[in-house]
Amino acid sequence: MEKAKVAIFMGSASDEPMISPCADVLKKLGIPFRFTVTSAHRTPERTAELVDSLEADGCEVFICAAGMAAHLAGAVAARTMKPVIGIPVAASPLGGMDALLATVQMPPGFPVATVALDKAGAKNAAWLAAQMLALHDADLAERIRAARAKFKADVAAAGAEIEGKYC
Ligand code: RP5
Repeated sequence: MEKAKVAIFMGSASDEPMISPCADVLKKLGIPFRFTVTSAHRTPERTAELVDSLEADGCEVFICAAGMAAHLAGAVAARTMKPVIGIPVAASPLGGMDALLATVQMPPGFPVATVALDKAGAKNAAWLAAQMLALHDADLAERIRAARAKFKADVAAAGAEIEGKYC
C-alpha cells in the first residue's frame, strides 16, 4: 500500500457520513491517504501514536474532523508541525457552533486551518490539502487545474441549460 500523504481523522465513526466526501476528493485527485477514527478525549494515546507514525512515514497534511467540544484538530496541531486542517461537525443541539469555535480559536503558534462545517468543509479540506501538496508536486497541480476547468465548464453548461428552459 502506498504511504499516506494525507491523514483524515474523525472523532467518532458517527462523523463518517459528513466526512467521507473528503476521502472521495483525495481519491479522485490520486492522493494516497489514511482515513481513520481517533478521539482527542477518548483515545489520546492512539491519536498521538497515529500522528507520530504517520509523520515518520511521510504524511504531510493532517485533516481532523470532530463535533461538540472538538479538540481533535487542536490536539494534533499540538503534536506536529505539519499543517492541520480542521472540519467542525454539527453533532449537538448547538448546531456545530460549539465545534466551530473549539476548532477555529487556537492559540498563536498552533494554527488549525478551519474550513466550513460538515460535507462542504470535508470537500474543501481535501482541496486545501491537495493545494498544499501541489506546492511541490507539478503533476498534482495540473490535476487540480484540470478539475477547476471542469467546475468552470459545469457552471457555464448549467447556465445554458437554465436559460434554455425559461427563455
Ligand atoms: C465528537 O463527538 C465526535 O467527533 C462526534 O462528532 C461527537 C459525537 O460522538 P459519538 O457520541 O457519536 O461517538 O467527539
